[in-house]
Amino acid sequence: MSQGIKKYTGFVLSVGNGAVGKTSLSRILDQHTLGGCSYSEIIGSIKKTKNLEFDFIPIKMAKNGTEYRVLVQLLVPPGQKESEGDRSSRSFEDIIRIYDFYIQKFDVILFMYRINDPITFFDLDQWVEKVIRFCTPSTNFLLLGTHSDQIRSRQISPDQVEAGVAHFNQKITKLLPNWRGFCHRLEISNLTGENLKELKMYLAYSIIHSQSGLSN
Ligand SMILES: Nc1nc2c(ncn2[C@@H]2O[C@H](COP(=O)(O)OP(=O)(O)OP(=O)(O)O)[C@@H](O)[C@H]2O)c(=O)[nH]1
Ligand SMILES: [Mg+2]
Repeated sequence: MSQGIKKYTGFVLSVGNGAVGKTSLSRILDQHTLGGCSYSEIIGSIKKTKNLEFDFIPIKMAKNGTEYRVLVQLLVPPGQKESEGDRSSRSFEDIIRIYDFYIQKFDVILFMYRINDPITFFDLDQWVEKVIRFCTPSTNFLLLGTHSDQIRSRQISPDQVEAGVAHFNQKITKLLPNWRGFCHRLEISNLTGENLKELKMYLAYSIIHSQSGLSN
């Protein structure tokens, strides 16, 4: 028997080095239908991010007779770091300074890397420190590998990712002593759409969890 509809609005931030696929993901999730097609046309035309981008993603989910409607507000900053010293376009830090008043606490942080580029994976450690001030004790985290369509050239093994999740759990607990959220991992392809439905479900669940004050 239906127990009605519950509505949530969640705030999600995706971070990670340049060209890991942050903007591609946000454009594709913005499409209403997912799966069974190639997104090469969409992702092929995407340019490097130079300003704060955002998209709205509506997600429907049913559980135990209740329908959940979750509206995700996804913010996508540049992947360029100030430490790279490229003054020809705005870095992540420039954007944070400009939009500080607008950026609030997030329900979910996506730490994005390319499964075939180790630097993007190991640099995630720096990204945790850059975003922790936008987190609360109930923020949830996801280590999100892209380019799963290029699995044959993968350079980060599933075991390394698992060790990364354990490291993040420790690091976040140290930085946010009352943290009661969770940190998981997932690999996707912005080209083939692999695991994007799973990602949507993860986002909806994480937002509901974060806002309901549920414990692990
Ligand atoms: N094969 C493949 N290509 C991808 C995937 N995701 C993104 N790309 C490509 O990688 C390029 C970089 O993607 P972007 O979405 O611009 O990366 P970004 O993280 O937003 O980069 P910045 O804006 O510089 O921070 C794009 O031109 C896409 O064509 C993926 O999962 N598979
Ligand atoms: Mg971008």
